[in-house]
Amino acid sequence: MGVNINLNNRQPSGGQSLSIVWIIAGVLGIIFGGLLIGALTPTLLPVQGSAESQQVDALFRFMLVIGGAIFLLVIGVLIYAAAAFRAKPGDRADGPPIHGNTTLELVWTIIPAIIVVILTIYSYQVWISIRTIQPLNHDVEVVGQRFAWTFNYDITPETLPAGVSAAQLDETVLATLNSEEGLQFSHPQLHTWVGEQIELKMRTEDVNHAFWIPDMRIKQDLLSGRETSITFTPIRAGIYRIVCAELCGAGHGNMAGTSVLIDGEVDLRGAWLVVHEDEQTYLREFYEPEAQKALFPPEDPVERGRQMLASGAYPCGTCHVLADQNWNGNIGPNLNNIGTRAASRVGGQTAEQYLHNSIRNPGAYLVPGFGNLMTQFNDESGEPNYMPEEDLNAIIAYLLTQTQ
Ligand code: HEC
Ligand SMILES: [Cu+2]
Repeated sequence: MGVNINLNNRQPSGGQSLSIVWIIAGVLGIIFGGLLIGALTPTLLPVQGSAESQQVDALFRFMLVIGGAIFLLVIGVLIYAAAAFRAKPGDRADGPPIHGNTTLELVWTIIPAIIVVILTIYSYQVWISIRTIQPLNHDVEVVGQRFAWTFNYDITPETLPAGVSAAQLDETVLATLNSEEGLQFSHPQLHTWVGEQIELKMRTEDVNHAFWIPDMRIKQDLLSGRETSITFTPIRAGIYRIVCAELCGAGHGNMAGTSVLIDGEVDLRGAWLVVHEDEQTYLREFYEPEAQKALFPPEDPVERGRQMLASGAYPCGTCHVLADQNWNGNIGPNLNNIGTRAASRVGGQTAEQYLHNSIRNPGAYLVPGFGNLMTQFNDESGEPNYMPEEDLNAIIAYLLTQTQ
């Protein structure tokens, strides 16, 4: 159709019009080329870790088939036109002014409009399907904070680990377990199991972040002052990287899972998704040991502080180095040996007072060479970055033992 435009004196330099055979060959080339591009896309994508990823990829592939075909058409016409309508030697005239081909304009308006309508309906269906929350799903609270993710798991009277009864619990633990807020434990990694739909309820303590697991094809913003959520159903066991996809400050790059080899063993750092084979494995290998720690907290404040920091309940590790916790953050000072130097940092402050102030009011005294970048941990529930006084005291007791 396009070749029927009246080009006056600009005939294809071959002189003859484009034969029907070439047009058919071109159309077939475009169709098969588009399909080939679609067929090759899975080689570029990460593994399909969730049921949703299959639907998302099918939609993506459909768009690439159409987009690939249009790409080949445009490039094909461009190359054809550059060759066929090239200027004859000595011809310095401008090309003929062409406008007003109604058929052509209708065709290039209607075809894209149809494609857009089809894509809208198809993507809307995929969206509805992947956002539908089934009853009785497994939910986990996700907290984004500069510069770490924390996952909070609920323990309820019905989900006590095997062999633990309410009678064995300490009074305060029991009261929290039965209270409206309930008892939770924190962990730096997200654990679930194959075939279970999981719902993530997300909030941020500070700026906006975006929670992204490429292998599950899920990505959701965390917005200040609002709770957002996302669901997915993993279909294969494994360990998958979690990433922050919203530039949130100096340590943004640390809000992603990394791993290091320690004595030949892979040690996961930061945020990862761990998908267990089944519910039994999840309970045995993850939930029950972690729930035990929360139900029977150590009496010794030093041990409590150590455990609290290891649980990822507070995001210190992405900013600080501390050998005892395997932290390797690079935003703040190295905390090795902090127990020795805390007493001599600020004249007139004991080591305890100094540590207390550096966490409750980090801007008041800046360690030489560092900016005012530390998160302020506040003592009132409801304030951002809430840290109860008991937690702070346990953390201080623990930091004071770090003397090398
Ligand atoms: C966003 C990054 C960040 C986070 C999160 C963070 N810190 Fe810091 N921290 C810093 C920076 C930067 C400094 C140096 C500036 C200052 O003194 O405030 C610092 C200083 C300190 C100091 C004083 C160190 C010294 O050598 O005197 C202590 C103690 C400390 N942080 C403990 C913690 C603890 C405990 C946590 C977790 C509860 C934590 N920080 C979380 C960035 C961070
Ligand atoms: Cu972030």
